[in-house]
Amino acid sequence: MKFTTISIIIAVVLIGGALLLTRSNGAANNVTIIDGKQIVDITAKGRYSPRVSLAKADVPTTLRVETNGTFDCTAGLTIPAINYRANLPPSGVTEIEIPSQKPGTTLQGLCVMGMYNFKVKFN
Ligand SMILES: [Cu+2]
Repeated sequence: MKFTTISIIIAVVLIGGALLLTRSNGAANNVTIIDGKQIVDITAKGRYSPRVSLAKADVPTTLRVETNGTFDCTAGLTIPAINYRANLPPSGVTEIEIPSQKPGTTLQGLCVMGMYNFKVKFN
């Protein structure tokens, strides 16, 4: 009985700590590299998520923007630095090719009105 209680307490502390850590460093697990190509996944619905993505510099990158019943203005996406502007479909995945970026570059994506945004930081 005592051992069970202690085990539960330890489990709660570990899980809580892990959750706090993932929250505090702010880095979402949405960047993958497959065959030397980097993929950054963003969802657009009511807002862009995650707000900040940490990506590798000097790697050709595909931004995959997923919409799922998105009828708000986040579907009107612009990425000024690469002259990108498009109306995303209400549901689907839109792939946007981004040339490799220099370390320290931050790309910003915005809704057409500039209310919502996301950033991809390259390092
Ligand atoms: Cu907007």
